[in-house]
Amino acid sequence: MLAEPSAIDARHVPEPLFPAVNAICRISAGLSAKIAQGPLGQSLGDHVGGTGHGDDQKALDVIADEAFAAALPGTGVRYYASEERETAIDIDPEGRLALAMDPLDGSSNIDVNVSIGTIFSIFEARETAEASFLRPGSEQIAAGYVIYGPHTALMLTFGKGTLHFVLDRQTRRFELVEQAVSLPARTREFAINTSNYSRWVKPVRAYVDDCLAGENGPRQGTFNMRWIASLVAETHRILTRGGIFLYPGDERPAYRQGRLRMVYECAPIAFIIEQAGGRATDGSTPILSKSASALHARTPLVFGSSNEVTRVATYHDEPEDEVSALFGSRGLFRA
Ligand code: AFP
Repeated sequence: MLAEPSAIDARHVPEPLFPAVNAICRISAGLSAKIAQGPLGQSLGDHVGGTGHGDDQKALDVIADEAFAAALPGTGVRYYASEERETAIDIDPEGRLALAMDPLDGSSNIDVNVSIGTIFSIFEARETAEASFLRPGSEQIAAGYVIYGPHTALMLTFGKGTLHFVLDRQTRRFELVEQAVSLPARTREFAINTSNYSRWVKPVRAYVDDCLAGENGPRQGTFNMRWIASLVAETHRILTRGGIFLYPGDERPAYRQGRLRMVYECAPIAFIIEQAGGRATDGSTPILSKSASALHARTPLVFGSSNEVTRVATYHDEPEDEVSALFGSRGLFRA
């Protein structure tokens, strides 16, 4: 039987990782075709349940998770962790890799035809699943995301820069379009869910206040704002033209540590962003220096153009009382 054609050129992938990365690409190409069918195909946005850790599950969340899991045997993966599963599962006992995924991120956008994605992170497997995933993000050996948008793209890093691929729908193969993605250090565009303004920690409120203060404010210029509520779509825009993304902790009990998950959302996005010359923190501490305390642990996330991410960290350096006293509607660090 002829071998199935690869979904990505093996020349771009370190050999030990190729079977797993190729499987991820192959399943993603299939998901892209399914998503592109929209309502003509099976209903993908129906609510079908919930994860054990507070997230709604849509039909496509489960379809994607099951499709990726089914494709992993024989690809060198020992443990598979997923946003859709309470615990990691064993795949190949002889496998050398630990794969963590958000199989379908942004599922609240499925029914409104907005870009959604798959996010993944790969570590070298250790003796247990817990030891394999609950470790500093800097120990990742690969990370990537697929964005199912007007065209389907893949951003991928192995620690030597960020590579950009686009799916050729005829061949169902991801083709390299950029060897070394690089995002600008400066930006005048921020992305945050402003409806949470009253709940944010003070340094974030002060930073956004300053961005909104315009020409006569401390930033001496205007900013643009975006919020797509799809992490991969925000990330792709920022990698393409710069920008800063913030999902801070807030006063809601479930969101004290923000909404996004360290292992299969924040750590892989941080790896991809930093390999493209950007920065990623929890507001002040680099994401890649942090370890998740549990598989579904959340963390505040600030990433994008390095100058702005660094600026947000300076706002966090001020003691809480000084932030409220000094910032108010005026900031302490003013250009
Ligand atoms: P869903 O998968 O529930 O749509 O959540 C998407 C997400 O995890 C991430 O992709 C977005 O950046 C963020 O949540 C949007 O959060 P808000 O809905 O609170 O703005």
